[in-house]
Amino acid sequence: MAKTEADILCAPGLEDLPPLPMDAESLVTDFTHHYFHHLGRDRNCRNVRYHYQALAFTVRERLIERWNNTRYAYIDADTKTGYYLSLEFLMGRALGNAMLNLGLDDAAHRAMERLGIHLEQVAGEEIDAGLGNGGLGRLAACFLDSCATLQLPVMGYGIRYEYGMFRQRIENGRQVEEPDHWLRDGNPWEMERPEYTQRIRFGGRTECSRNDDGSLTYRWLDTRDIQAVPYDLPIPGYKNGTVNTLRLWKSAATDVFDLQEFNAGSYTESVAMKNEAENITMVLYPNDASENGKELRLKQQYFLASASLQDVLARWENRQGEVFGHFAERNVFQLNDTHPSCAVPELMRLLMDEKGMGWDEAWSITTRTMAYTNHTLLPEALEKWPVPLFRQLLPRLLEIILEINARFLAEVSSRWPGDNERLRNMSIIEEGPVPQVRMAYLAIVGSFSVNGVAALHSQLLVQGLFKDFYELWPEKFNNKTNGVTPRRWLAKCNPGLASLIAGRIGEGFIADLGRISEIAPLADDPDFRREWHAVKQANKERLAAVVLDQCGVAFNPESLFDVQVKRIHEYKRQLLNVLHVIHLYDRIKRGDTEGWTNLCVLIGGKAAPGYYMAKLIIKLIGNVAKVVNEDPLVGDRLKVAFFPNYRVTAMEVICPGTDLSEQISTAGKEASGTGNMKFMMNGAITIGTLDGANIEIREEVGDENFFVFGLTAEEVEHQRRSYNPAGIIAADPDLDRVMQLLTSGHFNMFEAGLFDPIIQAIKSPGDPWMVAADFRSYVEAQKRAAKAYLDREAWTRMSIVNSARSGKFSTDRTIAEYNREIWRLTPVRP
Ligand code: 4GP
Repeated sequence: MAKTEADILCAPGLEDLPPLPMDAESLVTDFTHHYFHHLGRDRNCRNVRYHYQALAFTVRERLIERWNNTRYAYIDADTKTGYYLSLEFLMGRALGNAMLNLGLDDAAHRAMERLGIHLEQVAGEEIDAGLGNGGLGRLAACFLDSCATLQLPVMGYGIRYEYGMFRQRIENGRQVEEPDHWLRDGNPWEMERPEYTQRIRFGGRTECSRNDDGSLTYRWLDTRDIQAVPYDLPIPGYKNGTVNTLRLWKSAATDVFDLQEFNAGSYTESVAMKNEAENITMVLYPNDASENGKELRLKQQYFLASASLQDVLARWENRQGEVFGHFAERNVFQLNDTHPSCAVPELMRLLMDEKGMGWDEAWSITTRTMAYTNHTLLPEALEKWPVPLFRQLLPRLLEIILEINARFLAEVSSRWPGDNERLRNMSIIEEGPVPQVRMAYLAIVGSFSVNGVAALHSQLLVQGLFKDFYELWPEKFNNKTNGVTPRRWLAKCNPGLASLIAGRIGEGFIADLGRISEIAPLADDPDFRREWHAVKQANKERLAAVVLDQCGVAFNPESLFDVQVKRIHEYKRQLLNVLHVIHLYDRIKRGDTEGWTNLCVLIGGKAAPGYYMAKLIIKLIGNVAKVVNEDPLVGDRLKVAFFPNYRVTAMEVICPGTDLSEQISTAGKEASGTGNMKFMMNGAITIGTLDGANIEIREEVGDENFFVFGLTAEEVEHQRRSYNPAGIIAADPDLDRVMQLLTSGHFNMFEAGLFDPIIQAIKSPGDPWMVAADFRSYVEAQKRAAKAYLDREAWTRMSIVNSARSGKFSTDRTIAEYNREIWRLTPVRP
């Protein structure tokens, strides 16, 4: 029989062309091809955007080869696969990362040079993929990089938001949010895969009928369906031929749906329905570590869970047929916080209602494939959804959740008979005027593993928030201390430092960060210190130029660069930082400047649009900066700037140029922090509380290379009961003067009372963040840092030690632990 065209195309071998060459000349050839023939530009076009696109396509082709090979290798190896389910992936730019991981950096530089094009400028054209809020989303991005580098068969699943994290503009010191239409010019990195579209249901009602054999069949009827269309992004490993996949879902109206309405003669309504469907993935919710009670958000969560699970099941059936006996041994889902935890009841639904499985079998599969990571202890961040909303939007899912809960509570009461209080506390359904579904409890009950993201955080989880569950299932709970990828956060963002290190110990540390400890002995080598200092100075100059451009403030690179960049949140205590700035200003004004260290304070971060206090804190930073920077008496002694629109790409310039890393949250509130790790890796020294991963950073570098201060988590809880900020202020003349300056309106001359809410908060015995409590010890720690900076040799030594001890904080280590203790995947070489 003659082969059809499809057979010929699909036969192995046809694509076995020689791999695309990686030399500069070939890049020039491919670049010009894309520029003139693919993008249709001509020699009169001087728009850098097209240079970027042509280069992106040139690199993308080289990714695609490896991408396909990786996919074939996974199919051949036929091993267990992991899925990272996350509502957020804060990817940043892709071009530089892809060039680094493909080993194309040098060739691309030379190719662009030959064409008279400035590579940095071209790379600067790319808009960040800002599909996340902060730590949780960036962690997911670092995880993908490490999974690919470790050659683990892991696929990311997320949402293709039309609008990512808002752009922040500062207008008269206030945050103004602007939409981030990052896809406007197209996205050369994504590949639409309409052939894998899934159907997602909402609304309707359920019906139950009894079968001849007595079993029950549930049906979910009269639903309003929408489509989930996947877009794939390549995730290259570091110089290893592996390219994994991040699959992002976009919502779209179903054709059937439109047609029905259209036939009914309501064309405009049909278009409106289409809009409604497309709205689901329109925008990322801009709230970090705080609650989101919106219906659309629940739709997004279910949409992601359902589309991803259906996709996995379809692939399974395609390869294994409708036999699910080994499904749990061959698939594992990591839930990035509770956001995707609809996956628990949804997998139950799919296995029972669509695949005809009984409850016990479905439950056994579900609870052997789901694992849950918690990212915050803040109670307001624990997701709850009103039962009525669930009933209206996802009636079948609610039925399943109620059944999960009934069976779970039966287990609890057989373990603790008659303990009704415990039953109430542990129930997945919270009682009250409007009962709520507690998503964290659903995730715990449905998972075989529950982890926190730093040692302290995991410990506080089992002692507090999840205590009852820990008593029931201690074996489920574990810790996985976060990390960051050394590819983006050292090799790419700090080429100067990376090449200095590589010159001494080779390049091995980039894929095996533990080896960076080999530079530790060089901290005693004056030549190495000199070179290290020179790299740091160059990075500070680069940062100073950006600060001047973005903030209009001149930072002198000889000064100590003191930086706090992260989401603006009361628990992160940017306010404490500002109080210290005001204190320094007060000292200058009083002439108390003996042995002074010149200081440049940089603060950046976005506030959730509805978070009043966080936005007011931004305004306070701006106002204080204005007063300080304009006072001729202050001069170079103190400069303050607020960095607008803080994002991944900004951090790539900021962390290499930082001397002092501010990690000053109220102890017990920051689950881990990951910015702290980026700074450390790049040779900044931390000033921090004993919170989150700070504790582990300090353990690695030793007390003498870390400026620790403040109450411990235990002390915070203890002293909270008798907290008396008025007494603390009265007893501390420095703090008292700072409060007087604030109260006098010195920083808000023309806006009387503007900062009253902040002043009240600091003075309130109920201040959950206990800012006043840590003021004194913070000021003392700052003094130690300022003094240490005056001894350049000693400071550089500390800086080297910090980098040298950052090995633990690579996500390669984190992911290796996830894999060893939770996922159990086998690496596959393409
Ligand atoms: C963040 C935590 O606040 C941060 O400490 C941690 O490093 C990060 O997750 C990654 O684990 N949480 C969130 C959130 O971003 O939305 O809960």
